[in-house]
Amino acid sequence: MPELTGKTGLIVGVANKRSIAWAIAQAAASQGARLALTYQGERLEENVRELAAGLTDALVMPCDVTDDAQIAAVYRAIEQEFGGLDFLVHGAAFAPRDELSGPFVQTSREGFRLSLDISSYSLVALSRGALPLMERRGGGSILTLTYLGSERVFQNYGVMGVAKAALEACVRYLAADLGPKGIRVNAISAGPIKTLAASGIAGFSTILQHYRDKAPLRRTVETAEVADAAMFLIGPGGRAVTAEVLMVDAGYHATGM
Ligand code: NAD
Ligand code: 0WE
Repeated sequence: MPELTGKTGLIVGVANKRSIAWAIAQAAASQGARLALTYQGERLEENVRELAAGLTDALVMPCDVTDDAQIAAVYRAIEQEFGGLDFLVHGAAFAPRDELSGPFVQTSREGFRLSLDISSYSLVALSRGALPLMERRGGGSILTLTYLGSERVFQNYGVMGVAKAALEACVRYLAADLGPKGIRVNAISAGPIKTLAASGIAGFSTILQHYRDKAPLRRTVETAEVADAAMFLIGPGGRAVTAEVLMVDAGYHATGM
């Protein structure tokens, strides 16, 4: 029997078919999970509805993660339709474009606030909403997506690196809080992938080539490979793993010179 049969999941962060969150949604669906997908704003609604149409019985709802009312509405709908929740995948990240291109020291107060609100705090807010629904199932699994820019300085990653450092710390604090309830909290730190978020980054092709040249596996990673690692962390194989940041980057993180 597929590993997520009878399980329900909420996936936040699908923008289009190249999204890492979409690869995870497809993998979870293929393992038998029933899913709720959210989209950020009407601009992305059509995309996400089309993708979700290829899944069985998926729930599709708007959710701007800066809006507590939208988060509450998502969990009300999930309670009504699913009666509980087994896993949450968080793949939302944003920093204003000019904050990423300028020197880090020029980061504005508002740019910093918004970047950490969307990219870090939203994991806490979404986890809190998921808590009663997961408790009802006797536990659950929460997964977010991060990048090595949390630990090392990458040109043009700037405030996003700070947001990812906060996100990874949130993973550890949430894991400590929710562990006694049987809820695990983990992150995957993925290597660079050409998604919508990446297409807004100047010189992304150069970054990809650097990974191909330097990573131990001499290649980059694909969204389906991140999804396979996600299935491990969400599914029964990961049942003793929590508060972990799993590197899925072809080994790049281990390189020096
Ligand atoms: P993506 O653009 O497909 O996904 C980013 C998502 O964030 C989009 O769906 C967007 O709608 C959502 N988002 C932004 N602001 C939001 C808001 N206010 N409310 C709700 N959603 C919001 O790109 P992706 O590369 O699949 O990114 C997914 C995650 O993976 C991000 O956390 C990103 O930092 C992380 N990541 C990406 C890479 C990469 O190279 N692509 C590498 C490591 C980690
Ligand atoms: O987390 C990210 C990027 C997230 C992101 C992207 C954008 C572009 C458009 C957040 N906010 C915005 N705002 C926009 O206006 N990644 C992990 C991808 C990424 O970005 C880099 C990378 C990698 C990898 C920037 C520099 C170096 C490497």
